[in-house]
Amino acid sequence: MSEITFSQAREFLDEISREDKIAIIHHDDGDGFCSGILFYDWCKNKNAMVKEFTYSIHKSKLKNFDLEEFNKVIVCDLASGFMAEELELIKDKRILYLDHHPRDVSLPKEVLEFSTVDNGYIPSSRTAGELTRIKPWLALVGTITDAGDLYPENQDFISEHLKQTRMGLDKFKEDITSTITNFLIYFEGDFDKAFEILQKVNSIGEVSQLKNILKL
Ligand SMILES: [Mn+2]
Repeated sequence: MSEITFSQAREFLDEISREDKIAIIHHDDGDGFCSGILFYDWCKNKNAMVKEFTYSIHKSKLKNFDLEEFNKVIVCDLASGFMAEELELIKDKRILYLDHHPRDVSLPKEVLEFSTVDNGYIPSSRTAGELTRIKPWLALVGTITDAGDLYPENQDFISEHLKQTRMGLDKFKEDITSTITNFLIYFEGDFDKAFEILQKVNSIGEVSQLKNILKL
């Protein structure tokens, strides 16, 4: 693997253009979806062609994803232990790998790896939010679904972001985070649909519309 810094990850993102075809491969939990959506939006804003793939550990295999047409891949919230061998298959593409899980296995040297594990417990959505500055409320949702609020290193991030929502942590968890968690459980059999719907939610206010889908 070749380890990169926050600003190098940002450079990779800045260089994305309309020439690029990008696959976003993200974990199937709240943190994975929220970070995946932030990178998806980033690529869309850069006019790149972009497609997302939800990766379920122990179920998904990269060889079953149709990745042929993509020249770049962004992988988020998937631990290296599960991904190292998998990434060998696609190491001819430019891969930005972002993760916060312990780095127990080395990735192929071609992969650009930005890991936050040495900074404590930093959910991928927080990192995606800090890199993209898109949908800060969604970065907050992902951070909290991943229990980021239990770690003091996220305290400043969480309180700054909560301020913008004008909600306290308990209310945010009750109204927003739990809705999105329930939404992902409801769509467990159809993650493509879940991504499609969640990606179109543009504000905290719109999260309550997800409750209509769930008939809550
Ligand atoms: Mn995850």
